[in-house]
Amino acid sequence: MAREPRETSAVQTFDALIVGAGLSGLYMLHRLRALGLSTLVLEQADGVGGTWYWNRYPGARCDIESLDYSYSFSPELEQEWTWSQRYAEQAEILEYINYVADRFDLRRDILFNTRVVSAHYNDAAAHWTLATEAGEQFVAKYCIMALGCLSAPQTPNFPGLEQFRGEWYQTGAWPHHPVDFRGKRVAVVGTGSSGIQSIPVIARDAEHLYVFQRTPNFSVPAHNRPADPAEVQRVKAHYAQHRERNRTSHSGFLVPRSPNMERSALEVDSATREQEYWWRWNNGGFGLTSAFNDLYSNLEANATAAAFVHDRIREIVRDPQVAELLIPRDHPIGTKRLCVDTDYYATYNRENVSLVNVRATPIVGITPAGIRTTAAEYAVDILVFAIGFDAMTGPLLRIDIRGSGGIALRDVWAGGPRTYLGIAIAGFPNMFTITGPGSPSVLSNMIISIEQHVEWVSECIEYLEEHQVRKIEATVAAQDAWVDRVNQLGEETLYPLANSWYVGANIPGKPRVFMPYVGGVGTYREECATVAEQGYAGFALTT
Ligand code: FAD
Ligand code: N01
Repeated sequence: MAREPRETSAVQTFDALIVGAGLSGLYMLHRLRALGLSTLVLEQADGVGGTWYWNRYPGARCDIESLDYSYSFSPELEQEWTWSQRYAEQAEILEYINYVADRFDLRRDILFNTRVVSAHYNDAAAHWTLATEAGEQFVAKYCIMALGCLSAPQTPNFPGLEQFRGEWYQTGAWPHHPVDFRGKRVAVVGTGSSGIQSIPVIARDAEHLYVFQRTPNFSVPAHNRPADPAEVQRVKAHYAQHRERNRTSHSGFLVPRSPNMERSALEVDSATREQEYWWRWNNGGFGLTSAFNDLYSNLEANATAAAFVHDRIREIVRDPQVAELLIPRDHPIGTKRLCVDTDYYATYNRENVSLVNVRATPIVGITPAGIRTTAAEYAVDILVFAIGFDAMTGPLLRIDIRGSGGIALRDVWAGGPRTYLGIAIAGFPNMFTITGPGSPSVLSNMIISIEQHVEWVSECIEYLEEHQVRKIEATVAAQDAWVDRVNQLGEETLYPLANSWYVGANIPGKPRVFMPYVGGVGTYREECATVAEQGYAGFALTT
């Protein structure tokens, strides 16, 4: 919502501007303040939290255990905060982020209700000018885009939505008021992580729930539970070592280890495979796809894990026809972010839940009374759209970003995103992207990736200030080599086979590019550190 311009029309100048007050922007502010830089955060919401501010839908919670999905930069904070559950729910994560904002006195340098609509680089002055929807302008030498990878929700554009007589909501921009599903007929459109988390919770209250599924997804049980005090104590006693293991791991968190992880799924007999998959399934969470070392690179190996989950779906869901509809067959398991659920498949055993296959009978539009498919009309009181995001590039491209000589990012990225390290873009000096495309970001425990980027960027800025560097810019050659490396790593895996948001397949017309770096957060961290140790190799520095 646009805010009235503040009284002063003068352009305000800072050393650094950060866009976004989620986990990335808050930590970035903390680090730049410590360098003594005048820093302002611009945030479109009226509060901190980013993802955890916006996604308040029923059932929203993290899919990485809370002991790992939390900041590691402050040992005091780590000891002070105690999570109530293995996987905390949205409200508790938001409370934590608010606690962090207060504890480090961050709010005084955040301007809320402030949506940035353009960011233009001025070559002569070597600074960025950011303009807001309300018409204000802010200038700074450094511009840090902490916009998040999943902060541009897809707006539902089903024909007829404007005439719908009931209420409608989207998971990625959930209202702050409680939504009462009791006694209501509800439709959920979409079965990605957001749909899969919300469906079991909505089903408990709704008179009837219709789930509109176009593509089934793989989901594994979370086995969520209250936090175990003994485990919390064990982790807190050695938190520094625990975090260090996360930082150097492949995905930013540790999965249960077994000797089979060093083997191919095809090297062992089927009984061993079953045993391994069962152990991981019963443990809950992402561990399943780490059972063997080739599940992400060998289709045949991957099929053994997929078949294991297919069997679980057939076992849990009583109606065989519904079970078959819920079985994902169009992509290798793990090549879309695995969903981590509580009672998802079992929800389809409820009398008040119906699965509608909109692959077979697509949604034609919304009527005043509900949803019409090519086969039928479903009368409902509430529509919930869990239809995902314009991921990774969307938040950046929704801003008119112009670099050196006025070049537009929208033009430069017309064929897909190109970055150096996922942190910088050739032609856009002194601009940094936290968890940008070309970095591990969405394939990891994101808070680990966020902290690594924020620390790398703040150390870079410290270096630039100490060496009186006016301008830092990724070279085209370094960027090209990085893009090739990211592509090559991706091609060695099964990821590109899925029509996922990792490749932009969920947005019509978006160039198909596998966007994240798949080499692992530990390896990536070393690559970034080497660049810095070599005096920012691959960047041109101008004094
Ligand atoms: P965000 O939290 O997205 O914050 C970006 C901020 O920038 C937002 O507040 C937004 O309002 C603001 N912004 C964007 N554009 C503008 C603009 N033009 N002007 C002003 N402000 C702007 N990751 C995990 O690792 N584990 C999880 O369990 C997990 N769960 C998730 C659950 C959901 C429902 C979703 C959607 C994502 C989840 N993620 C998870 C990914 C999650 O996005 C990251 O873990 C993390 O919260 C991102 O933090 P961020 O600060 O980088 O981005
Ligand atoms: O979005 P999605 P999401 N008609 O893109 C369907 C993170 N996250 O918000 O596959 C009918 O995955 C679409 O169908 P299809 C996590 O990284 C984490 O659920 O395009 N259906 C799909 O089923 C996650 O990956 C958690 O055929 C339509 C669904 O909508 C990412 O955010 C929780 C449609 C979108 O699924 C995104 O998840 C939530 C249409 N016109 C999110 N358009 C945790 O668990 C789209 N769909 C921590």
